[in-house]
Amino acid sequence: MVRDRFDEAKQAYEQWGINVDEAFRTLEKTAISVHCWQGDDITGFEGQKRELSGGIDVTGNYPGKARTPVELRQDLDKALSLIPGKHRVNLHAIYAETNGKAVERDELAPEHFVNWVEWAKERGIGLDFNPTLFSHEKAADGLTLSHPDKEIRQFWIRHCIASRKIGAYFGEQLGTPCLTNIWIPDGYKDIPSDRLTPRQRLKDSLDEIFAEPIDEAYNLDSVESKLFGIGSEAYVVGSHEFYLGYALSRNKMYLLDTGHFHPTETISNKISALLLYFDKLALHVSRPVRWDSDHVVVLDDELREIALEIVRNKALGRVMIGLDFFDASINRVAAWVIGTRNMIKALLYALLLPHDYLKQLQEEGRFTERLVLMEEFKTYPFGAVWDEYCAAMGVPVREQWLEEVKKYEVDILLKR
Ligand code: RNT
Ligand code: ZN
Repeated sequence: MVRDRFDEAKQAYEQWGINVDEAFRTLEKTAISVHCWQGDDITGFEGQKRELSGGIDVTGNYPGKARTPVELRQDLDKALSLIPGKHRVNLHAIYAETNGKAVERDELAPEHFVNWVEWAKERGIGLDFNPTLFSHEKAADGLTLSHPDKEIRQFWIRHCIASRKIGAYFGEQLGTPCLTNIWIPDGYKDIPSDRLTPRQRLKDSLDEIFAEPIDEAYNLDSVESKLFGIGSEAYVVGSHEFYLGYALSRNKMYLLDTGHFHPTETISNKISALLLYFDKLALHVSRPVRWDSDHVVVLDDELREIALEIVRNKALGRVMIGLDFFDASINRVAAWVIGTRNMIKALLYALLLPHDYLKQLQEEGRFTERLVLMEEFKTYPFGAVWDEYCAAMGVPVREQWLEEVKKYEVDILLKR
């Protein structure tokens, strides 16, 4: 059934010179970085239990959240088995395994991630990394790398350097460079009397962090901007302009999070501009609902537009696509599967458009035809192609995967 519908669909695309098999091959090679923190509401495994802070929030209390590294990896395995293709996993420093020992964040080292590396090796997947500059006493007043207190800044600088070394260890062990992304919560609730000084300090702290040479074959660095957070509504030190300037001038990667801009501002419109000046960029694909709410990614217009911008500009090899959402009100394994399948779906959609022709129409000012085609392609038999891709990659077709998650919930999650 899937096959028949696919054969017919393929013909419809072939009439436009679109090579569906090639689209499959391209998609298969595209790894999405799946964030581990959807699995446990960004709790992590530090011996001493710390409250989530940093102006981000996870709501909901769906049963069955992962409590240990073994459970989290088991849940990730389940999710990855339902997602077509081979992907990457993105870790935070708080997911270190320290054998019950309290290890301060500035003392974290590769040895605390050996189990993750073994796990990734067995599966042939890459790992990405993030220093954790929140949920910690030294971040309690909402400032880290821009803190007025030098001791506090130094602590976080050491943590970031340690994190880059862990990233390099991942890259070296797994044969694929690790993206180590720095995001900090720093900002003020109310109108600052000085916006420059904290930014100056952040710039200096970052320079110290990156002064430590690390082989780019193993570790790539990115910096993530933000507009506001809970408790930093008036001012965020690491704003868009701050990091754009920083990354460009320091030859670092810039990371755009879809939830970190004004509600009507879209990152899809920024990708082409950045591609002109950066060799590579990084994304945190999320879904802001009225604010940076980090809802599970759905196949909406903006997701498609992001995928289109990457694909039509032939930038699949230059844009590192990561996910960043956390919803504790639904089954967490399902959340991963929904969001990741949607990201892949959007890329497949983008791979099945006659981009050269559409570009030509625009160049020739034929805007009626441009709009007609872009609209008509929305209802081309895309679903049949997607179903075939899932079948060919050996994962459940359509909503069949939900049965597996439901079974997993009964057998595993509800017993926790
Ligand atoms: C927060 C940033 C950041 C975090 C993760 C947990 O607003 O988006 O990327 O979500 O690091
Ligand atoms: Zn993010």
